[in-house]
Amino acid sequence: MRFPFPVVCFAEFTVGAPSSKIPNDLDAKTVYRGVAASVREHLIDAFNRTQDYWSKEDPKFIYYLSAEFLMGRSLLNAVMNLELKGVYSEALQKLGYDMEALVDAEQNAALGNGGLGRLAACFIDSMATLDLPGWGYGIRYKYGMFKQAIDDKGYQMELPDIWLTNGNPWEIARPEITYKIGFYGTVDNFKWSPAEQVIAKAYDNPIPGYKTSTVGNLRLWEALPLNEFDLDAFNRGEYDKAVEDRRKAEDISAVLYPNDATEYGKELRLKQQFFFVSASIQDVLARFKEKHAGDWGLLPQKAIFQMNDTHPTIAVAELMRLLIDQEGLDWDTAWDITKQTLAFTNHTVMPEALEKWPVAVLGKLLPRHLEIIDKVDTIWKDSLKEYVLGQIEKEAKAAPPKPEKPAPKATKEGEVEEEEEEEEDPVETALSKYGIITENPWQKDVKLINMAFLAVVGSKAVNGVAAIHSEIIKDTIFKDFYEIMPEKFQNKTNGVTPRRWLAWCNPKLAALITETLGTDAWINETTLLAGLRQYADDKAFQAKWRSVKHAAKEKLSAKIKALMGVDLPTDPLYDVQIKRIHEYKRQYLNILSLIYRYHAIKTASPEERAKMVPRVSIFGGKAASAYYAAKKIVRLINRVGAVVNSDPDVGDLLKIVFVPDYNVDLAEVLIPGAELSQHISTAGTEASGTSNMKFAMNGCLIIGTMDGANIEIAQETGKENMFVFGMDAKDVPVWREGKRKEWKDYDPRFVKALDLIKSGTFGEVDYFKDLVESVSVMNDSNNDWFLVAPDFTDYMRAQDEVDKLYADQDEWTRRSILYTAGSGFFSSDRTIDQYAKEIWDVVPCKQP
Ligand code: 9GP
Repeated sequence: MRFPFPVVCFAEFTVGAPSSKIPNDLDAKTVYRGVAASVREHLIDAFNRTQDYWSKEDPKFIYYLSAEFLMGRSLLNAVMNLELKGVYSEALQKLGYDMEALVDAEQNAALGNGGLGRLAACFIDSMATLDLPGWGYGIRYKYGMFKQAIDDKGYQMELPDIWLTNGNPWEIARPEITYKIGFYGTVDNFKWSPAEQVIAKAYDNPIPGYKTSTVGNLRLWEALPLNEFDLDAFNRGEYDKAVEDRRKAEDISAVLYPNDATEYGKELRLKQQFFFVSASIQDVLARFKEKHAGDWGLLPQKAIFQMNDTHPTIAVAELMRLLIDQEGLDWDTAWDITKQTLAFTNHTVMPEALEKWPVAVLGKLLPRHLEIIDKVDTIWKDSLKEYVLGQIEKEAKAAPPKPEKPAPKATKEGEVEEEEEEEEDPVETALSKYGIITENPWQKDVKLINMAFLAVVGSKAVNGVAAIHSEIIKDTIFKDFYEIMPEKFQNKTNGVTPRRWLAWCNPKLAALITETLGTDAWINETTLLAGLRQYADDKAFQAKWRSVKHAAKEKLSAKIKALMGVDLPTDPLYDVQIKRIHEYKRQYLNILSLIYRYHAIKTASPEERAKMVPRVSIFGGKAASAYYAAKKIVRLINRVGAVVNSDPDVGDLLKIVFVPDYNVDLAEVLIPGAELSQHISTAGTEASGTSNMKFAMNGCLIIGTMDGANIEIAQETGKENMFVFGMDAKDVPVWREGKRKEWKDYDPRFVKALDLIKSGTFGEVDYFKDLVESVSVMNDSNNDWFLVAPDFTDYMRAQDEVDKLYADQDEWTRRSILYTAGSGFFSSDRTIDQYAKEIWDVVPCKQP
């Protein structure tokens, strides 16, 4: 039998071969590379078979367009999904190597920022597992999400993530698959002559499904220059110019989210977006043409592009351009096809993530696309004129006419008669709210393109990512659009892959679940986890559950020791908040409560101390490099941690650690080891959250607001089992618009915590001054926008409940079991199945 083993380092090796052929003193990185190369062979075989089969069968495909794919590591996932872990582990063991150590030798593929990118990674795992013909499309960034280091003063430092230095065994370079991508230039009579062109080169990343022969694909694009080297310039002594094209092209796929504070940075972001969208659509159209030359009406039956957030929404204009300018379709036919072939997911209501490109920037970079967007906007608004007029008439009838400013009247022709010459055309005014191209409210004369609106108009479906979020977008950012086309709007509550996020990252818990349920079918059928409910009260089962959870805490504690040199006791409650650092996610609320906890410990009598529940508080997350408030929060957490952890009065009652460089592989240790996790965003701000689902799957209790997917997690696991606190989403705007101004009921504990910062207990009084003020002065300048102060008291109440419950380990464990039992709904398999049936109309296609 030929053993599936390293083809590169250990090409000769077969089972039973003398071990002398393989050096047993190789370092973990070298062995990892060998093993990865071998696993890759399996993947490529299965990948080729799947893709050939799909090509032959020609089913409808889903193309998931995303600027981010936060894949994490691949080795363990690949051997587990391919069901080869046993055979590899055994062989490695014989040679004196440990699979676990190899897993740690792999670089993280961090081509994403947070939940959005990880969601995309979970989705392509589920697509493959469900045998759905589908590919992800994105950018092969040379440098992934920055690496975060914390200096000894607690500052976040950003270092480049150089992840490709030693090659990437999980990708297949496809030099034969390239497309030209144009930028700038002029348009003459609808014909675009780009002034600059780059090449997009494909890299395929096979995505193995679990318990299936299907291996899907993530195709990532690298930007290369059209002209490698300008020899003339070089010979003239203009050395920089000789390589200028290369540098400009390479910038495009260099970094995820270049800083867009400068004009160049802004343009570069748009360039990236267009680059990957154009390459992906050209790629799909090229394959389609090979099979169905000329039959463009068939495209919506063969392809659907899902636009993941606004980053890929230039796809609306690019598909139109390719169909019209390249394939010669007329506008109406192209528009019909475009609208049926695109779908859009919104992932946030945060204004900074709802991209709006200045017309001048987009027009300079993509002049033909600006023309198309302009025409889409005009036709779209024209199509609404009658509706708007009807609305105006309805309102005029309903409201008593105001003598000094009469309501506009409609003539027979459907035009609006103006009462006064200088008065604005009410129809135009009413139409402006639907405009894809809009005025910039802060800069007169600067027009903006609202990419989300473009996507809504140009798609067959628009969805939010949790039930509450999908309702909020219908009431707020897309309200006017929803009223006109309610049928377009859907909800698809996010999910996470139960393979990586439970079965593979928490093998002991997985084994206990399998043993208890008598099957491992739950790994694909997560609703079977509900079978654990009947054991929730079983004391013997509880004991087993606790011991598995404790082992995960030990593993986490050892990881932190290895990373940071900090010794963490394993008996206290492990409380974890890991996510991007953002004011709306309110890490600030958490650290303020911990500051008060510290004060309470310091001032407690011995009797009071004896009753206190020891806690280890762990934070992790990156602050965007130009987000100063977030960086201050990171620093505050680190400063507080430094003081608390070194205070002999505190002992094991409280430890606070900030784990630097939070990423997927750390999450795989942090989540199983957590007992309490914090999802405490201001209600109405977190679209969904996905780590909340991962924690729930791993039996971790949640303290949280009624926001995002917390609400559905509470429904599935029992609201009474969650530590719910804080203002409701519907009350938040009321508070912001009115009550905030009179509000003075600061909790004395909150005031104390702020006083400790102000008085220099954690140093850097001046540095933290504006952070303190941001939650302590209520005035008209939007202070405390995220309601840290008004939610504090209820948060502290919920924290008291946490402590009380933790003292009752049986009840805590019962709830922990109920979390896992209730988490079945949050599998990305369920989410993807819904997308496939309710939006994509794509069905499984599995090789017989
Ligand atoms: O902030 C949302 C997060 O709540 C959600 O879970 C995730 C996946 O849907 O998307 C995040 N959004 C973004 O990162 C930017 O829109």
